[in-house]
Amino acid sequence: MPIDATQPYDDGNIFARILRNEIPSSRVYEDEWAVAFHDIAPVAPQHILVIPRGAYVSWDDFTARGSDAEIAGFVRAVGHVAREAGLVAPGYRLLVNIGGDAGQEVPHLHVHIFGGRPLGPMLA
Ligand code: IU
Repeated sequence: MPIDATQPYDDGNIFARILRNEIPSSRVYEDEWAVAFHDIAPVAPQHILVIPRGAYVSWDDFTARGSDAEIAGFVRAVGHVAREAGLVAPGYRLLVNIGGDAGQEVPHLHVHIFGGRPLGPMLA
């Protein structure tokens, strides 16, 4: 079920639990601002999720309430992860779903990194 991006943050959501190491994930990177791990159901040869350490439901919540340091640190981490995955030369795609119409399923902001094959045209 897609989430309502205006809902309050739920500290029991699956990515919050991954952040707290209550649930295992295959982490590829972590720093002060972000954690990155392989998507459990990849739709491309490389499909990595990058999430902020802070408690933000969505991109909207993050950009409204996040500090400049958190936003800068998180955006840099996304770039770093893609670079370290070797995706810059072949190219890659970033995607963020926000709320119901976009089909966001997990109520903790996550940026998808897709790569490892030609990705075709954008769907929307
Ligand atoms: P979305 O943007 O909220 O639609 O994407 C959620 C993603 O989280 C989706 O690609 C799932 O495969 C992925 N995921 C995961 O990696 N681990 C989990 O435990 C769960 C979802 I639940």
